[in-house]
Amino acid sequence: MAHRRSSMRAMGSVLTGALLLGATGCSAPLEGVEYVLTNFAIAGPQSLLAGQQQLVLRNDGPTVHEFVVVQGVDTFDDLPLTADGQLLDEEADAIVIIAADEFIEAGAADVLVAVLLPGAVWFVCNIEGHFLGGMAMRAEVQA
Ligand SMILES: [Cu+2]
Repeated sequence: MAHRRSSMRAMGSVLTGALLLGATGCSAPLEGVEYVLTNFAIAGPQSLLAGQQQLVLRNDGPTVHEFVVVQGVDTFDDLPLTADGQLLDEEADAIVIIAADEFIEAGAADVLVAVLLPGAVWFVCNIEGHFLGGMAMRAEVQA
């Protein structure tokens, strides 16, 4: 019960932050490392610094996208797949989900804070047809 209450409070503060950022989004650009999502690609810097990073996720596509930050594997072929082979297996032991934004509306932009470790990082939209359609991007996190 206590756990549920605290996670709901955490969710509330995230939503409040998103609303505040959205309200200022028209006049001031969102600050952070920007990644642009389209159908079906993710584009942005291929090199980031380790530590806490603020990622600006801009959905320029016509449909909802996700942005899952994954570490622990180097190459695309190392990414563990679900049994049907269509999606990244987010529960697999081989990977660590650093952060995730599971709903970026078409035409919208969100801010996601991620604490990155040195090494490879994968940015994935883990929606069927999107992940295998090209929405998996590798970047290198510099120590
Ligand atoms: Cu997508």
